[in-house]
Amino acid sequence: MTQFRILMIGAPVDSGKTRPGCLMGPDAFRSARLQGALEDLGHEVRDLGNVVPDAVDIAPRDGLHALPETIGWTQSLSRTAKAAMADGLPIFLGGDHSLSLGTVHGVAAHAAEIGKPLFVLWLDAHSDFHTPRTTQSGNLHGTPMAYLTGRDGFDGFPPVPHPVPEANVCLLGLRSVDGPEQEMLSQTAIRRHDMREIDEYGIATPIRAFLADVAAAGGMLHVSLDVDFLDPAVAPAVGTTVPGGATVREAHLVMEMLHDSGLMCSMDLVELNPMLDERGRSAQVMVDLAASALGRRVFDRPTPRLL
Ligand code: NNH
Ligand code: MN
Ligand code: MN
Ligand code: MN
Repeated sequence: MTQFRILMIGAPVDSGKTRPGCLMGPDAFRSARLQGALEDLGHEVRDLGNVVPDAVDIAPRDGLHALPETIGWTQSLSRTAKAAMADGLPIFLGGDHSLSLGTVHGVAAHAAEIGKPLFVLWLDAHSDFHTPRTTQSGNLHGTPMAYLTGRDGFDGFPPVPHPVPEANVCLLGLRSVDGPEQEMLSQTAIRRHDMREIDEYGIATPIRAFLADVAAAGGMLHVSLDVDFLDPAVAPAVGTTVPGGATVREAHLVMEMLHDSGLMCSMDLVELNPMLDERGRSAQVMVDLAASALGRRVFDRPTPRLL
């Protein structure tokens, strides 16, 4: 199995929505033994600690929660992500989903530098395709996909010189998309697969097609995994649960296929709010999924003890 040099990078971003708690996410992943789980697979794993946001001189804006802080995070995480890409396979430990405004921005800069097309797999109940002008909640964690594909309306944020091409984006697991997002998405080539489609055709169908396209283009793939991709019954630790999400096995299958493809170059684990967890089980599910994405197979697990 290919071994990677994995860089764990804490991004305790909590500014992307009003309900606090995601700032404890990175330490919850650490406590759930993410590093050990990846080292058990033979990878070299470094925990680089937590990033801090840039101090920015930007005025708050009515109707947008914590805009200056989120811009500060976007700047520092973009720099961090770009540098990390030259050094290994970064896993960003969130933190809410607004962290992807920065991480994917930096990954895109790296991809442009080495001349490879970037693809993004967005595993989420939501499309996160609002702009600061269309958001109804004012929560910027609902905006990264619009920013990263180059929509207008992100005044004060770093410019996006390397937007991710629409056709290179795959939204998987959708079951909560707001009206303005639907309207904007319908005018794009972004691939979007809702839970109904997953129910009808199985989750392997869209992911297999997407991975084949990434491979054919010689691309690199960033994976952004929102806790609410999963059904709240198996991952309750998220502020925006939506019933009817992916099962544990559906999520693992995606991760296993990602590993087999050898295409994943970077990953976000986002939206874990340990305040809302039950005995750490959501953190554990996320750690197990990351391990599957990096090569853990069913038969590598110790045989369960029968009572
Ligand atoms: N679309 C809603 C909003 O913009 C919800 C976004 N919340 C998320 N996204 N958790 O993943 O506020
Ligand atoms: Mn999200
Ligand atoms: Mn979500
Ligand atoms: Mn969310």
